[in-house]
Amino acid sequence: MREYLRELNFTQGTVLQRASTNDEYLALARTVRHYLMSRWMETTTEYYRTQPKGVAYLSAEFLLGRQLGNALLAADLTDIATEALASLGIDIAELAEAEVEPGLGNGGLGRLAACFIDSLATMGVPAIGYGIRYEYGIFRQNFVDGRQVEEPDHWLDNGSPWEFAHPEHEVTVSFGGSTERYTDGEGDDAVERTRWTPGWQVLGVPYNYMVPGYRNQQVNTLRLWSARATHAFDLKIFNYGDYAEAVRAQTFAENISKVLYPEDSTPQGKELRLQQQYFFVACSLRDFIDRLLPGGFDLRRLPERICFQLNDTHPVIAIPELQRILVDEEGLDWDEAWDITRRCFAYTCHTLLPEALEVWPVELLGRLLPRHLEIIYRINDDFLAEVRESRGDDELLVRRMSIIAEHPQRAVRMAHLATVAATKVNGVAELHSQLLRDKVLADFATLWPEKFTNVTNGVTPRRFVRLANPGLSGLITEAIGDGWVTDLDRLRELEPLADDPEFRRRFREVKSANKDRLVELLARRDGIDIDPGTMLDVMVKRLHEYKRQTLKLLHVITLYDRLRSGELDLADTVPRTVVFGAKAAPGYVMAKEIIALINHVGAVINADPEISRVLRIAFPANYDVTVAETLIPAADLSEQISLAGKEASGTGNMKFALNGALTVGTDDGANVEIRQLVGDDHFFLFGLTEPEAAAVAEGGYRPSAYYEENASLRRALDLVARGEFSGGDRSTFEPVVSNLLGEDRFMVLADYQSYLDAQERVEAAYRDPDAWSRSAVLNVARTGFFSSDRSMRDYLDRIWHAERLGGA
Ligand code: 26Q
Repeated sequence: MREYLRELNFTQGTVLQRASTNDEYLALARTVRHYLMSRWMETTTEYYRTQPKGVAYLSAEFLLGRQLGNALLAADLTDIATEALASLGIDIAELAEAEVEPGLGNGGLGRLAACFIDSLATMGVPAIGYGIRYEYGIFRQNFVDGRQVEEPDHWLDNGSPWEFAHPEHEVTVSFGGSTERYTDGEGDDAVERTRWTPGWQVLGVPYNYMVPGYRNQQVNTLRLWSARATHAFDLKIFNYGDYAEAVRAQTFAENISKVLYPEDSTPQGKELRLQQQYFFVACSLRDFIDRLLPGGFDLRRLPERICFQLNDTHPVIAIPELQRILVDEEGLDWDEAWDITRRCFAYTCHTLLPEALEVWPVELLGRLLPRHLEIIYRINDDFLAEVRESRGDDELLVRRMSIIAEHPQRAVRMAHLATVAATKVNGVAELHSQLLRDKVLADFATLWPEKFTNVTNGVTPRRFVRLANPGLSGLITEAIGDGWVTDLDRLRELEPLADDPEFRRRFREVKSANKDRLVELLARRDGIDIDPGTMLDVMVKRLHEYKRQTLKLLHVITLYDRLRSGELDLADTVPRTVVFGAKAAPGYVMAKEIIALINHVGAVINADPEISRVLRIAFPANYDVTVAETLIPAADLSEQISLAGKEASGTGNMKFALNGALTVGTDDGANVEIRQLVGDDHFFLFGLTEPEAAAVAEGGYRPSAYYEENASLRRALDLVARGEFSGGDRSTFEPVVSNLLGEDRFMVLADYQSYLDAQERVEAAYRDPDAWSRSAVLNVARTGFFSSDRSMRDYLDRIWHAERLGGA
């Protein structure tokens, strides 16, 4: 309390009576930060002292979510702070609302990185996260006439109390220019070397963020890089007297960390994006080598000290960068350097969609990073020689496996580069890893079977259960103690309680209170009115055709149609609120049309005085981590309905199950493992399996056949086509309808009937609250496996072999 007032008066420069909510928030944030500071320094010093093997998690995205609640929780200061502020007449919950979440990620991949660094800190693993401090995070989504409109997310407007800038530790990063051969030394000692003369440079300034472990005295670091113009660069121009040009050069450099690219599955091959990737990777390697290793460290021993984990291909340019450092700067010979480089990297793949695999045109890469392109060519030559040696002169195979694609243009396949170099390649769920081995990277898996492994994703129980769901957390802790927060397998101890009517009643009470919280949030934030007495059916994730938001929508339209025609009895229908949350990549036209369609269908259904008593759509704009934290604990039903074989893992699915929602889902990604764990009786499975879907595609899929044969599907699509949801205009949603009827790449129509059947089972099950809540409790009890702590143990055992200090 004294600390808090001091911060308010002396740092924030205000007094209690006149402090704004933002002042109050900043003062409390700084108080917690101060409290964690000495632990942070101790953790760092301990790493320097003991020099253990550690992990550097390289990720272009860290979708952190709000920091205050998590920091208070980790430091065990929540109660003290709440009471102290209450005695000053301040509501801590209100104050926490002032924090703008750092949205430095698109979705699953970025949030996964945030969960992983939380787990690493909690488990006392020497680890550092490296990424980019985007000035603008993921765009803010608004709806205008139901259509998505993007606004910039200037999350730093009010300053961030969680970051520590270290301009004195700036790193110089080079781009462009040319390379030349030269002879180093004389006579017998003479060696041929390559010199890279860059065309331009920028500076990277590190910003450190605390990553507090849960009540274990450990505080790890997340280091995000911000781009600045070099001093030399602007000075030189300045001396020519061109002030405006100097400033322009500065903005040019600073563009590199300006904005997060909002595509999450169809990368656009933009030059600035490649600049971002090399920028943060070059800064991070330099930082690790120069600042985290002791002076004079022999880089031949680098693999003993670090594993660089590559979060998808975005940081893969780190591979030629390390090889360049070892060969050009340290003077190691190529083969020795390559052996070291390979042992320092491991690669995680997050996709199965061919269009999501990153490729960089050789022309672009060579212009921006000429030396790296040469290195990539040499890596490829050596690799293809190895392929020919072991598999004979199979030129088709060689062309398939090459790091360089020849068509439609010469380009570097980053996933191939990563796979060739890495010690380990992992997928993010069992099915996904299997499909990587069997399909996407099959040739590589044949060559190096032992390279391929699986680590099923996980989510942090601290943020997504303990913080987001205090009611459920209290109930669990009362029943089995609080050990589950860092040992989520202990949720198993709840299993017998699923048969205890009193426990189930209290579980339902918690769910209902969570729904009340959500109702309050949606009313306040979006002016959306929903009934907490209804089944809450939730589909939240990025908008993508493979995730099949349209399948959910066709179900809703069918319900609407049947209710309207009297085929379904209003009085005998389980009332539902269908909640959507989804951002579309700004350039993804079809995704944006689907958003508009959802909103238009919602407008019609919600305006119907009769039907809206039992069916409503709520689509709050700008779904983010903060919304997720209130929405997920309130959900009854979790929608995980991607076409089998397309969703690598999913992590929202895990968050819902852990918060006691039942899943309706396909046999895809981690759904497979969720269903195995909770049991078929507590999971609503539907749809084609991956082999079935592959067979249908193989045989020539004809979506219109399903339309012709299924009357209710026909009626639903006809409603859209005839303009029922667009004021009679048939052209508005014609592209969505004709895409489904003509191509339907993700087989929405093929799975429609099966999905409807599953939803009937859902409805039947929901009519029996006792049986439903029994299943819900079993979902909680049986999904402890999906803690990101377990994921980290798997990475440690299968990939990193790093040490653990202290920790939980
Ligand atoms: C790449 C290059 C240029 C511009 C953008 C990108 C880019 C950015 C983000 C490409 C992909 C992403 C994000 C992918 C992602 O979030 N994948 C999801 O990862 C989750 C965590 O493993 C999985 O659970 C999901 O199944 C997967 O879709």
